[in-house]
Amino acid sequence: RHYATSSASGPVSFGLDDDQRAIDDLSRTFAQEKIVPVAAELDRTMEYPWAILKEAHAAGLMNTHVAEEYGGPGLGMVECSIISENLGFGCTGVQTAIEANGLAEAPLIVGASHELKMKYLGRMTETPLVASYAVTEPGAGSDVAAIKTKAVKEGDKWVINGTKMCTNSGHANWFFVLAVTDPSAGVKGLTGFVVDADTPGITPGRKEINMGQRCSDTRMVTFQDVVVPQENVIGAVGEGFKLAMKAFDITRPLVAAGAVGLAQRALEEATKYAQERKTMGKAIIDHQGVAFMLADMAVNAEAARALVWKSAWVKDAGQRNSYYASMAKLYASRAAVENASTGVQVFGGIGFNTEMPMEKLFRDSKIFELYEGTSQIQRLIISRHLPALYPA
Ligand code: CS8
Ligand code: FAD
Repeated sequence: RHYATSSASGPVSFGLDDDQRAIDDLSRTFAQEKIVPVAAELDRTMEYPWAILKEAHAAGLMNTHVAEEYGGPGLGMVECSIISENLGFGCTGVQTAIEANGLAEAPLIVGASHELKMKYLGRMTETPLVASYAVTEPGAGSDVAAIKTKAVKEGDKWVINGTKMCTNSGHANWFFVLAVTDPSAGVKGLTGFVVDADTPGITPGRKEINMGQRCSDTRMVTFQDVVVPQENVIGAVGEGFKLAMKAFDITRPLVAAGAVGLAQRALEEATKYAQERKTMGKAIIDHQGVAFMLADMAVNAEAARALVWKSAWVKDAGQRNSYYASMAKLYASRAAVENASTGVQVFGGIGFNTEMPMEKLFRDSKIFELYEGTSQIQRLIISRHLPALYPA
């Protein structure tokens, strides 16, 4: 049985068309030439990858799901997934900085007026800037409905107070902020705002020192009496929760694609090493115990990619893809964590060494099971679809 595919027709195909192949070539070459050589150094210094972001912007590899009307390439989700995977192959810290920007844009793409899109998406496509999706708070991560940041209407303005925890927050030009506008209305009392980062009252905290993806920028941000004009409400008052969720339908497949990139990188590094390293008179790949580890890594990467492409394809076909987006995010995150861990095993002791690529992949992988909805939350979403699909 298939879910949500009834109105999309055509043969099943994993072949890329000419445009998709060109996008794959461009982003793969970009990752190999611009990201791979500097990834270890960026990890060590934890420097925000501005130089790469500027080049990615110039190459058309940022803001990829922004429509042509607002200066973007207006790519489909399958094309965006191909790009994300290749960037993630290079360095998932860099990919997270780029994808978090796409995440901030997603609620606008889904629900903002033409004027807001012109103003805030237009500037992103014109200039290499980044934005930040400010939803999570110290007291509310998985439970978005429990956020406490308040927006109170005063005349034709809103005044926002609260604390958020988000990516790109130290470098953002603007924030997507989800805030409570009617505490008595549950999820229908939340509203999305676009807030210029230079508005008085916004203070980014110190950069968090994370386990991995260390060149990406995660910070607490406080909003104290931040005044936002009425026209910066995205969609309608009370629609914010749905905007925040619909954004994930675009970005969870792309985060999952980044995880596939990491899983693929671990597979390639481990397979090369296993052909060179010799023990007991032969290359370790010729020991079945090692070869089977590589086989499992290959299956992980392929299966995760297939789910990513399916979740992307369902969205491109104009259907709701939340079920598949969560499957892709869940499966690809696990594939990344498993492949990085198995990759260290294939390298042996040197896999534990900071001079070797596997150690960074191992640290970088874990976050995929946490951000953009933990693996438990993806299971929650998938399981909530099941009764409607398979009624008793
Ligand atoms: O709270 C939801 C959830 O998704 N939690 C996880 C939060 C999360 O993912 N946070 C990530 C923050 S961003 C981040 O980490 C970025 S990392 C850096 C960038 C990475 C780049 C590499 C939940 C737990 C799934 C659901 O919460 P509930 O409170 O139980 O709400 P529901 O009852 O499910 O839904 C309420 C209404 O909303 C509607 N809804 C929900 N989802 C959707 C989608 N589309 C449209 N509508 C949606 N996807 C739902 O239908 C309900 O509407 P009704 O009209 O009431 O029926
Ligand atoms: P909690 O919600 O406290 O969960 C703790 C544990 O309980 C987890 O294992 C979780 O899976 C489990 N759990 C919780 N509820 C349930 C349940 N109902 N059923 C089963 N298990 C459950 N947020 C943003 O808004 N924007 C960003 O750009 C952003 N970037 C981030 C970057 C990094 C590097 C990190 C670490 C976080 C970022 N976040 C961002 C926040 C991220 O989305 C949250 O950390 C994540 O959603 C989990 O929330 P939490 O940390 O509060 O964990």
